[in-house]
Amino acid sequence: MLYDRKALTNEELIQLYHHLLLPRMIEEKMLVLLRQGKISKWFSGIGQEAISVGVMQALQHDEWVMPLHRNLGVFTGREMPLSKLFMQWQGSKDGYSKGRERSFHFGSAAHHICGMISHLGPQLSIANGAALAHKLRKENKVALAFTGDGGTSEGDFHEALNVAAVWDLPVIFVIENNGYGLSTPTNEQYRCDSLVDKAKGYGIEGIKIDGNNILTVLDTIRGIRNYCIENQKPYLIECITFRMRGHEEASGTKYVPPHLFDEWKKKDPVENFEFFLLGTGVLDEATIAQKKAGIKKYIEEELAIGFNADEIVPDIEEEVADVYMSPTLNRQLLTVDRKQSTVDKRFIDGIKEGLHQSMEQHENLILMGQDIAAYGGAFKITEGFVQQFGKDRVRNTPLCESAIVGTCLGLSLEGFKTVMEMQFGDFVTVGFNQIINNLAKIYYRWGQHADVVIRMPCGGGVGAGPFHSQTNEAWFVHTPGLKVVYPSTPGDAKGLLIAAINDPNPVMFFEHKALYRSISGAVPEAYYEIEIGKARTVQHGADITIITYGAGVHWAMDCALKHPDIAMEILDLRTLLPLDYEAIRAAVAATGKVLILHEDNLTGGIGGEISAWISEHCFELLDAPVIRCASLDTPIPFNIVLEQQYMAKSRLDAVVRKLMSY
Ligand SMILES: Cc1ncc(C[n+]2csc(CCOP(=O)(O)OP(=O)(O)O)c2C)c(N)n1
Repeated sequence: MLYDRKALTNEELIQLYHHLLLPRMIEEKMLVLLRQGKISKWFSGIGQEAISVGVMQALQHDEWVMPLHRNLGVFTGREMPLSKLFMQWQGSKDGYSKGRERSFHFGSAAHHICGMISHLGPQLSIANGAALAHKLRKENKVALAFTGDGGTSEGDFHEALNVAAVWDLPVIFVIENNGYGLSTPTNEQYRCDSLVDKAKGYGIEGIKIDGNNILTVLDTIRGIRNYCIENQKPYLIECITFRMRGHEEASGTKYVPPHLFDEWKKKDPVENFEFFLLGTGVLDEATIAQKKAGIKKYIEEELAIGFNADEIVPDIEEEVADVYMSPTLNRQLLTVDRKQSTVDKRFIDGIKEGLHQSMEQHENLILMGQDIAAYGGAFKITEGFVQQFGKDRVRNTPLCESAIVGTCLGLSLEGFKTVMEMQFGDFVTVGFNQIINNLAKIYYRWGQHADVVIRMPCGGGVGAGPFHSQTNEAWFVHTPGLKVVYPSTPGDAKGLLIAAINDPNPVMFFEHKALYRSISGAVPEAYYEIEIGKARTVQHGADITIITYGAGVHWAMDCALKHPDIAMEILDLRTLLPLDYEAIRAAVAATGKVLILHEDNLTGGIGGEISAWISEHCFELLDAPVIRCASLDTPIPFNIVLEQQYMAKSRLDAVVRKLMSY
């Protein structure tokens, strides 16, 4: 292997050798421990170390790195205490994830390392967000994300590179091409000659290098880092390497032709570098032996600390409490006198005002969405925003929902807030993984919050067919770590949106499109919050209780007007996660006859959950079975007559009568 030391001093070369040796020796020790049954499996990076190590030595300590499952060198490169790393791998409480995450699936904000989720590709666009933060603040920094050759086949790879290219982000994408994705060889993974050829397709620069040569990796990444900062552009690097062990320890390597191991053994990144250092006289055999003995001792000492860590004592309260970051409640915003100085506004204008005032309040708030800048968004909610707040903060996005959610998360790592507008809530499916697995779980997994609001224009009644009409809140209510808000009045929409933006946790904010321009109400002019998790009694009544939210509130009110002989207690939930159980109990107690109404289809809808809770906790208060009125268990049809039949609203009167006659 040819090494070009360029201007590196002997001292720097020796340091580099140390960094290269450390992950190798840790893994060799882990192999022994695995055979002794003392640790659980992990994904070996033996043979690929030069990439992680070279990358880490080329970056500044406060530049974000998004590693994957084979990147031990990333963690050792930031000099994380080894004992704590061992505790992490042991699943100890004092590791980096309180025993909640496996092997390398964790991060540490203090070390600017963002933990991966198993799905691989989502890491890439988080780097975009961190890079965007640097760009917006005009900092001379990059962010860097890793992917394997297998990961490049994921849509997330395409989306991340595309967004980075279109937005000129200083981000480095590193492909570790080690020949296999589990057992799949590269010729079954992609058709281009080299993965780096893909750079051209995104309009960015790329280079393919020998990933086993530590000096090549270091020098290339240093150069590319400068390029990205100076030119404010992304860069793709394909590092050619080989995985010397199985996909994970215990899975074997039967599918790899043995001659490949022989060939790549000759290219071993550690042994070759050692040979080079010996040949150039930078190190001699004795010093190398001494160095290895020193590292061995260090590993043994740290391992002893790691193995002595206390056993986890499961504590339900702590587990549940760690799902959400505690918001710092601003009492003043909650107690603003909302009766004073109100203006009658449409639902859409309440949302617009909440967003607008939030943009004025938070300089670090960024809006993202398709066509939200000059065009003003599909529903014109952000009309005029780009003129006032500028293109940096009101960002038109390419059609890359997954990458944009990831970018929002990356911005959050750097202290920004984001509101992303899904053009239609239906399109959330293509950003689903980032929401469900990254935004929702990150705080519980390693203590990093995701300060992101996703606006979800939703709902039917406008003859828009199956993909522009869904109200899919139930998908998210099932996911711990998210908050789900669903206002029904203009005043609530404003106050709840402001609260969602101030909340450090990820919030799914549902806005019923049919309410946008059809309803109006008093909207306080002040900047105020409606507390997330607090329901509202719309009206009191003694005959039956309707528990609902969103458009359902208006259906219930219309129904009450139509039936003046029935005294209806109506509860507007306003937030679906967390639910306001106290208010639900009080609403049940008011009548003993409960109807849960929602536009979402029946099976698996939130109505089932609330109904179950009522029968478990309020059984004695009931005078009738809890009844649900929901939409049909079909997709939402386009034809207006079919749609009316689909809608829960068309059955509400009948269900009310049924409950009354019980
Ligand atoms: C979305 C998704 N599909 C499948 C898997 C299962 N899986 C884990 S790693 C892996 C192979 C990844 O190959 P590559 O990206 O080349 O990285 P390598 O493991 O070779 O470092 C697969 C298929 C996964 N984790 N996520």
